[in-house]
Amino acid sequence: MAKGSIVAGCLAPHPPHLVYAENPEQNEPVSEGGWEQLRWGYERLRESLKDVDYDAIVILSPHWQTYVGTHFVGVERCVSKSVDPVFPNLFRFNYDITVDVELAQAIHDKAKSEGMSVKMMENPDFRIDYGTIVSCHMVRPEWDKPIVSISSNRSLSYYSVEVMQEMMLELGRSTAKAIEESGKKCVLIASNSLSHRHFVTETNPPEDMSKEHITSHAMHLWDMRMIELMRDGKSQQIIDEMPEFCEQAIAEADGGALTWLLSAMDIPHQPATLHGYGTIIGTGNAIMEWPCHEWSDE
Ligand code: 2X7
Ligand code: FE2
Repeated sequence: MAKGSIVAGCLAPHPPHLVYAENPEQNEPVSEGGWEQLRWGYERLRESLKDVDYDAIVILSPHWQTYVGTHFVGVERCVSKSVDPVFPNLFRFNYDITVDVELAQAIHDKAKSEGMSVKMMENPDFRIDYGTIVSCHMVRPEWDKPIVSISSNRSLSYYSVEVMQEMMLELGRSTAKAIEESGKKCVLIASNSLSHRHFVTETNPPEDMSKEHITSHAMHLWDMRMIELMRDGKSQQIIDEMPEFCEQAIAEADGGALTWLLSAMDIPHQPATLHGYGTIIGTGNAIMEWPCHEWSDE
């Protein structure tokens, strides 16, 4: 069997506003658009992945929070309605998701063998979190690829950003090894915003773009710094600066997704492509792609 591989890594943020603005048939609320810079960024990412051959999407979302270990969805078909707890006016999405349980189990087993605390989530009534749904929808609205859904272990809240990073570095290595042994080709998604300080009131209508901007200059500077590091291939520096980034920018990378992704790609020195940047209720969001399928095996 040929070795499996990660064909692309993506930073793909999940504010429900993006799906609301797209008006897909699965979502009940109806909008007049909005957040176009980000939605055009997703268009560019989809175009870039159009001819890339892959079997599954592997995603880690900070909105599936687990406090004892990392969990993996272990139910083959998940059908339900996801309602955003903070924005039920924007996101009430009917989903029908196929899960690659075999690959999820393989990543689980590999992480376990490396000493991590892990669990397969086998409750058939489990509801998939909106972060996973929004990022997957924006990357692949056809919903024709099975996914592997990985929880965010809140080791930062329980311990520290350093503990979170150690665990996510191991989870990334285990993910890459399990994918290689599976023979499958995968797109990996870190589902998170960058700076995460947001406004506490909503405009009317929510898609009024005359009110949308970053919450502060300091948040803007952090977002630009992280984007430049990604574009320059300075992955190790991102990991080194993660404690300050999480603390000062209240970054959503605190859920571990970005560290996990960089580790799975072996802390790449190759540059990432910026497909788009924009703010959503004041938070900073970048759509980035590491086109691993173009890299040689050196
Ligand atoms: O989950 C989110 C987010 N990360 C950023 C902005 C707005 C809503 O939801
Ligand atoms: Fe979020």
